[in-house]
Amino acid sequence: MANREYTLVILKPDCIVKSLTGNIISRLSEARLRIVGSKVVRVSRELAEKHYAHLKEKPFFNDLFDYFSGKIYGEDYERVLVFVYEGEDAIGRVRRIAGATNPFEADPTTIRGAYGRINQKGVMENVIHSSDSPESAEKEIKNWFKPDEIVEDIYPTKKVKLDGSEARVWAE
Ligand code: DAT
Ligand code: MG
Repeated sequence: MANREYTLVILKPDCIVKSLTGNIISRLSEARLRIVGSKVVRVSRELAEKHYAHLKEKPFFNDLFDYFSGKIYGEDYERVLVFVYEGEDAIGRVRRIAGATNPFEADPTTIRGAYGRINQKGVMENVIHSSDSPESAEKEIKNWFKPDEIVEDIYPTKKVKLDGSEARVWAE
C-alpha cells in the first residue's frame, strides 16, 4: 500500500445517544478502511486532558469535558466508542468524511454537517473525533490503546516486568 496510515476515531457520546454508530461505521467501511482495534471507554478527566492537551487550558474545556465524557447525557451514555482504522490515506479520508470542526460550518454531506449541533452551552456536539496527522494519530492511539488491543503491529513495543509477569507496552 502506497500510503498506509492508521488513525484514531472516537464516536462521541452524542453519536451513541442518537444511535448513529452503525451508520458511521458503514460510511467508514465503504471508504475501504479497516478496523484494527476497537473498544468502549468511560472517559476520565485525565484521559480527556491527555487527548485534548492542546485545549486543556481553554475557558471552554470544562464544558467540552462534560460533553466528551457524556456527563451531559446522564450515566447511561457516559462512554465513547474508540477505533483504530487502517487504510490508504486513512487520516485525510476520515477527516473528509467527518467534516469541519464546527457542525454549522461543516458541509451538510459530512457526518458533522449532517448530525452535529451546537448546544445551549455553546459546545460543539460534533459526533466524531479523528486524528489530524500521522504524528497525532500515533500519540492518540498510544493514549487510548495497549499494543495487545490492536490486531496488527503498528508501532514498536517493548517488554516490561509487571508484578512478576511480562507485559508488552509501547516502546516510547
Ligand atoms: P477537531 O475535532 O476538528 O480535530 P480540534 O482538535 O481543534 O478540532 O478541537 C477538538 C474539539 O474541541 C472540537 O471537536 C470541538 C472543541 N473545540 C475546538 N475549538 C473550540 C472552540 N474555539 N470553542 C469551543 N469548542 C472548541
Ligand atoms: Mg483535533
